[in-house]
Amino acid sequence: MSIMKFGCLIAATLVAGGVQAETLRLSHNVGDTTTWHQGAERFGELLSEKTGGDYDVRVFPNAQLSGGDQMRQAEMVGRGALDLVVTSAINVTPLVPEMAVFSLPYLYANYDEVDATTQGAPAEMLSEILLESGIKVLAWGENGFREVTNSVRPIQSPEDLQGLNMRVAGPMYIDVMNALGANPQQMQWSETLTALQQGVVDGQENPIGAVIIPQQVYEMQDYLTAWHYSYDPIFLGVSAEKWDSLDAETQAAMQEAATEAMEYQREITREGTEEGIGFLREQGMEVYEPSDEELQAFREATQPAFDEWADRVGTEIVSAFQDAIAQADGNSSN
Ligand code: X2X
Repeated sequence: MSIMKFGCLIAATLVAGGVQAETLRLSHNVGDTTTWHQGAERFGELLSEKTGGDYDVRVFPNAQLSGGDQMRQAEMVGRGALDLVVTSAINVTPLVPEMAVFSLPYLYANYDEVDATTQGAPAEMLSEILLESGIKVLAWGENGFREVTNSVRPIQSPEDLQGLNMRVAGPMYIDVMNALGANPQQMQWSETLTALQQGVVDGQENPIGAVIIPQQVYEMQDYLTAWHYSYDPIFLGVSAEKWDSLDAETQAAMQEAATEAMEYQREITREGTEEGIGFLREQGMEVYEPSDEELQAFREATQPAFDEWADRVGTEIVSAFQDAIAQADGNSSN
């Protein structure tokens, strides 16, 4: 382009009302039909609105920006190679093992207990630790309670898992599945749907509203057991390097946009989950909802994995979570 033309272009931009928007790149590791994606898109809209168009966000699904590796996103944001990330706690455990606390088997029994930790002081302990790795957490959203699906048989007890080849997302779930007698295999989410389709694995576990329904896992799996064995939050994080480069006004706008977007994301995820079991049955899945006694059997079988990972997380953090949970239970029975 000639200098003349370039000069005209700049002038035109200025006349049109300001400097061009800066586009931030946001990576997440599930498909563009999910509530993660919807939350990320909402964040972009709100950020643009609140900064008067100075910033916008381009959302990249399926861990495209980390070569399909869902665990690498956090590390990339940490060193400033990505601006923003939406990912779930379990994906960060290779970088920050303490993040496993949220997903300890049967830590939570309900959403009140979840909210008492993810929306309160316990999650802030994790935000502080993530900041040491260069990741500034802006807000916590929801992947959800992870439910098990497979194409072989209904799962009503730990015995039913014996010998099943189960795809899992992260290291803690390997130990949990081993404790249950299954054959776990760690695999990227981006490769899992094909693996299920081709019968490379028999089953997997993921939340209903955030992943199983939007990613049509019901097309490949016949049985689901709503065993609520592990909760998984997501978070919206920004590279600390990027964050530190922003002025206070932009930081405030970004913080507000993130809080609102993740609130919206939690809401639509819970709605999708609530309506989800009926929908899955309509799609032909056999859904099993275990009794309290049956849940107790799963809880007991996974206790060794809980103890081992609670050790890795550390007593201080685990106790802070357990105390907040006990307090939430106290409040709700008053
Ligand atoms: O890979 C999974 O199972 C998913 C999408 O739930 C996570 O990112 C942990």
